[in-house]
Amino acid sequence: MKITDARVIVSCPGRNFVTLKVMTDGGVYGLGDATLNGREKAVASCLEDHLLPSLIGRDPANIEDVWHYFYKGAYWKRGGVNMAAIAAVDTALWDIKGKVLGTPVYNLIGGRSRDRIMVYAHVTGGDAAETVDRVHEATAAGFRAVRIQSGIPGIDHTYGVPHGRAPYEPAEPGLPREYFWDSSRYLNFIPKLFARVRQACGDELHLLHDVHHRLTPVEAARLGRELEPFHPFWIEDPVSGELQEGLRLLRAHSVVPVAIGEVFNSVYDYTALISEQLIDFVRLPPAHGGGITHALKTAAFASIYHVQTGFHGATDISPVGLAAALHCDLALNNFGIQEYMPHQEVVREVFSWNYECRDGDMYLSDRPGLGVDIDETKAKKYPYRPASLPVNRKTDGTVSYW
Ligand code: KDG
Ligand code: MG
Repeated sequence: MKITDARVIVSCPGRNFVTLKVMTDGGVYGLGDATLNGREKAVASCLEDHLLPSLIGRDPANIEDVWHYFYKGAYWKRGGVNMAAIAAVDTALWDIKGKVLGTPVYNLIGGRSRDRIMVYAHVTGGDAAETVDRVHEATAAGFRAVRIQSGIPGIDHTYGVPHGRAPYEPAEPGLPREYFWDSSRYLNFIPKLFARVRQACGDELHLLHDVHHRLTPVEAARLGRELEPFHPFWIEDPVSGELQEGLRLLRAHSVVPVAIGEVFNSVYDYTALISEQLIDFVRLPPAHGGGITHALKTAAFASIYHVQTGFHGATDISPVGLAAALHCDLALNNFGIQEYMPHQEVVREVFSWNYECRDGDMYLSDRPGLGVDIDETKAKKYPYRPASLPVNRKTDGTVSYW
């Protein structure tokens, strides 16, 4: 079997998605997600100009060899753009293999370790009272795990907290917007938010919270300590990922579980964090970390240290990328939890998929391959629209983390 052609489909049904379609002489094709929020065109060019010309003519069955050809063969290793492009190729090849063999991808990577995949829902409110109301809505819908985020008193716009019931979408049309951030207001508020939610919702519910990389190590340690009485399932990205030593300080002062890595792109970002047991969950999803092949290696390395997976699953990962994560979730022994934010309804016009969320769990059908398809004619109805993630400044104007 040979790869005969490959094309990149950039489409914006509600938000931008980059999808790779790899065709074979057997008539079977595979899909991969190449979406990198705010850098869509860079990944499309990496594929079109650099990877795809050497993909044509290869045997799609040799996934491991193709992966290493692109990873080791490129002098410039790793990097978000490069690893998202390699991920798309890898995922498309797993999709092809599943379709050729007539079996879902999870069967090719170990089979089912469980029947259902626990997901966490996003719960955001303008303030603590609204957040509590929305937690009640999520639990009524069957979710057993929720990520709680809220507007912060005294801060005009909090990253990731949409206005009203608008869909979660931190990338806004055009050039980056600038917002203000104040860590001391944030630190004063979040333990109170957790206290209110615990009091209103009891001890059983899993509570997660995303710090979005904003704290210094000692601030993160303070937050960890102050949240301990409310036993969070995890706090996410407490310090910026590039400051890995910061997690040692947090760990020395708190037993709050830590999840990190949605902005990582390879297992090498994790080697110290996992082997020193400074974290509890890896967030790097297949779509941003070299695809299913590399996600399995990262998860295997993590499993040795009792670190679990908690793959990133925001709506800027397309249904193709989410399906790739779900196949891994079903198969991996050290699966922990999966993030799930439903895509906007309009996304269904362009993509069809084989997963379904019921009562806080995700279920995958037995459709061969990934089980996701794209309608290229419909995709053309929604041309690419430039959009950017915001930049944060401290209240005195200094650029800060977000
Ligand atoms: O592109 C940025 C989003 O993926 C990010 O804001 C989502 O932090 C996020 C999360 O945990 O889902
Ligand atoms: Mg996050």
